[in-house]
Formats: sequence, structure tokens, C-alpha cells
Amino acid sequence: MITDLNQSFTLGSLESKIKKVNKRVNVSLAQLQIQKFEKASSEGDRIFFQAMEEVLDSIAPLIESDERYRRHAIVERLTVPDRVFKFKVTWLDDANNIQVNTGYRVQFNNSLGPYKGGIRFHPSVNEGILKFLGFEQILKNSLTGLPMGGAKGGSDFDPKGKSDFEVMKFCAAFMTELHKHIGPRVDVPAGDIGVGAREIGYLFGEYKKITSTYDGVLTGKPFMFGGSLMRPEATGYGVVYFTQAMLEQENKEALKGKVCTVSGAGNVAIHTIEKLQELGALVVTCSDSRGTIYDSRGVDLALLKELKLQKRVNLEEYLITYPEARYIPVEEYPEGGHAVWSIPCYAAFPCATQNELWEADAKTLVANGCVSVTEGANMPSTPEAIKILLDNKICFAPAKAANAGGVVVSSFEMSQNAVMTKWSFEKVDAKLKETMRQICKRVALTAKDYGVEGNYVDGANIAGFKKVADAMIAEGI
Ligand code: NDP
Ligand code: 2IT
Repeated sequence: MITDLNQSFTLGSLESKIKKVNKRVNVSLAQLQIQKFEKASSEGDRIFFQAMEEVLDSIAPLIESDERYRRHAIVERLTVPDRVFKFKVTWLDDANNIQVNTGYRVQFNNSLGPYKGGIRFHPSVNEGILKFLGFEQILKNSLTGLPMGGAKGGSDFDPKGKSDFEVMKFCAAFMTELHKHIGPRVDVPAGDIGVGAREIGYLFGEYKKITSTYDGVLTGKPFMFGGSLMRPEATGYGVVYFTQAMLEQENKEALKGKVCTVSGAGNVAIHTIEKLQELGALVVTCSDSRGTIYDSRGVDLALLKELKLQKRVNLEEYLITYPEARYIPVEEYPEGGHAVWSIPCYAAFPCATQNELWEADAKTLVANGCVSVTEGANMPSTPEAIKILLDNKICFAPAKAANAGGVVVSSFEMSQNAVMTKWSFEKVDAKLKETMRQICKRVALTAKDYGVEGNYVDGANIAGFKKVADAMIAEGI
């Protein structure tokens, strides 16, 4: 079962955590934010604060040791987006009914380069969710070492069940407003949940029509008109490259021959499964918003791609081809647990959405002898789950480091577009692999430097924050 609800998160806990950080560093750290947290009511805001709380917790020793960050009010400045665009999207469905949705673009921070980050189309999208994703994106993009700031956008539009024409008309209407705020040196959106090559193609087509320019203004474009080879595979492959590097660094056995569990059945999950299978791992699960497939002989990837990327149907249809596999509908896991994480595994890969791996799931993973957890989705594990995993010395790879492969290849796409060239699959793959290894190394070294060896959460937050913070100081207010 996957849900956006983080059951145990409370504003009270956030407030006390911030106050704790505040007390430790003896400055008025984010006093302003505390007042805003007190007023927060929506689930989206709570998720944003959850992401912020984790980072504040990790960076406290850095803030404590370097007064420049306090003097320049970096935390106060970095936790508020530069600007948020919110707009009406009006479009005509196939029955000629007028439909109205809300569109957003959160431009969070451009200290390191143009605003960069995906677009999400899902009914759960709201400003708070996009602020959480945009905030995470700043630090993720910083970790890549590439010139990109952080942003996120999207709409509460649900592409599910819509015809290609409806998706096209929605994308065109969305771009009618969005084009005013983006540009290849300004802000470069890409895909995320509900936005893949089809949607990026329609968005790009409309941008080109409105502006009469052929700019690399979106990444994740189809290859025939400027997309990078390997962008579709990049996030999932990067997740596995990161895991390989982490297991090596932590002196754990490699993935070959090991049972792995993956949640999700979209872009990230599919390409994580693909790379794991290529390395000889046995992937036994995948899931969507309706349920989980457990296939002990290994998930049939070709069938999964056909069901989710071509036919866009529910995973239950996997049983038509493999009636002996197990399908566990979400209703069968009503209380505090998720089917995917109940399956024993060596390595687990949450690749669906935020807060899909809870404390109870983490306990089950530990009890079943799991050795590593890598976050393919953005913030899929709750804080309580992360604590259990870290306390039990599980190798834990946080999203902002482990799933950076997507935005890394997006940056490669921007480079290729800038000089109107195309790189080979092999070149992109080699550069991606090297970048993921570098990120992994930097995160581990940073953790060691700050006295939390093996804690990749703190390592990623500190390393990501430090680079942006130093740039903000150098650029002045
Ligand atoms: P897709 O839309 O391709 O797939 C998402 C998958 O997760 C689907 O299986 C979907 O189920 C399920 N899902 C999504 N949202 C929910 C929800 N609220 N409740 C239940 N199920 C849900 O998205 P991606 O694979 O691109 O993205 C997956 C995760 O990875 C997200 O957290 C995203 O932010 C992150 N990510 C994506 C990157 C990219 O390049 N695409 C890069 C880095 C991170 P169903 O099929 O039923 O809809
Ligand atoms: O969360 C992410 O890193 C993405 N959705 C990809 C962002 C990008 O600009 O490629």
C-alpha cells in the first residue's frame, strides 16, 4: 500500500526539533519559519516541513562550527522559495467539456545554476508537495557538482484514463502559462510522476509554437528532437550504480544473485529493475497505487513495461500471464505496513512516491535480514523508518544522493543541446556511472568528516547544503 500520509509526523515534533537546533547553535535559527510551521495545516506543508526538518537536523553541527552561515542567515533564506507561480489551466476534454486545473512552478534557488527540476502531474499535487520536492532538488542538484539550481512544478491534473489528445490539450494549456517563466538559462523543467516522454514532447511542442525557438528548455525530450540517450533509464540505473558503490564502500556483498524488492512500476522502478536484472540480481516485487506483485521467480520486465508504459493498465493484469504470481491489493494492508517490504530481501528499493516506507516496514526489513535500502523515489521513507534503519546499521542511501542520476543526465542533455550535438549511449552511461560513484564517495567522506561515519543522510545533507550556502555567501544578498 502506498499513501501520502505520514502517520506519525506532527508539527509539534518539528517545532521542538527546530528549537533544539536553534538552541544548539545559539542563534535565531529560522525563528520566522517556526511561526509559519505553527500555522501550517495542509498535508503538503507537513511534507515540506518533514523534508526541511531532516536537513536542519543534519546541518546543525555545520551551522554550529561556522558562524558565516548564521551571519548570512542562510537557513532562513534557503528554506523560502525565490518565487512560486500558481496558475489556472483551462482545457477542453474529448467530450468538449471545459476542465479547470491548477498549475505551479516553484523556483526555489538558483545559486548554482538555472532553476532545474521536474514537473509532476498527479491529483495529490499542491504547493506544499512541490515546495518539498523543490527544496530537496536544491541539495540534490548541488551534490551532482553540476551547474543547476533547484525547482519543481506540476499540476493536480490526473493523466490516468485520459486520451492522448486530452493529455496533449492539457500540456498545451499548461505551457501557455509556464512558458513565461522558463528558458534554457532561466529554468529547465523535466519529468516526474505522471510526466514522461509523451508529456515532455507535447510541452516542448507547445513551447516551440509559442516562442518560435528551438531551445533546450525541457529535458527528457524524445531523442529525435534533442533528448539525451539514456535519460529515460538514468534515474533507475543511477540508483543501482549508487547502491553498488555504497555496498563496495561499506564492505558488503555485491548485488549479483541477491533477492531485491522494488516498489513502484513507473519510470524509476522499471529502470531500477532493468539494471538490477542486468547485474544478475533477482527482483521479486513491483507495485502500483492499487497493489503489489510478488513473483518469486523474478518479475518479467518485458511484461511490466508493456502493462505500465504501453497499455497503462493496473498491475493486477500481470496475473493474466502469470496466474501463479501473487497480487496483494492495497486494501489487504490497511494498518501501518506495505506489502513490498514484507518480502524478505537483501536490498530494498522504494521507487514509487513519498512516505511509502514506514517504521513498521523498516522493522520488518531489519527482522528479515535486509542489508541495504536505496531511495529511488523522493523521500519514500518516513523519519521514523530511517531511524530504525540507521540504528540497525542498514546501508541507507537517501534519495537526494541516490536518485540524482535523472537530473545528472538532464544536465548532460542541457550540455548537448547548448552545442547542438548528441552523445552516444556508452558515453552518457560511463559519465553517469562515474558521477554516481563520485556522489557516493563525497557523501561518505562528508559523513566521516563530521563524525557520523556511515550516515549517508547526514553526509548528503551537509555536502549538498554546504555548496549552495557557500555560493549564496559569495553572491551576496
Ligand atoms: P511514474 O509516474 O513513472 O511512476 C510512479 C509510480 O508510483 C507508479 O507505479 C504509480 O502507480 C506510483 N505512484 C505514484 N504516486 C503515487 C501515489 N500518490 N500513491 C500511490 N502510488 C503512486 O513516476 P516516476 O517513476 O518518474 O517517479 C517515481 C518517484 O521517483 C517519485 O518520487 C519521483 O519524484 C522520483 N524521481 C523521479 C525521477 C525521474 O527522472 N522520473 C528522478 C528522480 C526521482 P500507478 O501506476 O498506479 O499510477
Ligand atoms: O526528482 C528529480 O530529480 C526529477 N524528477 C528529475 C529532475 C530533472 O530535472 O531531470
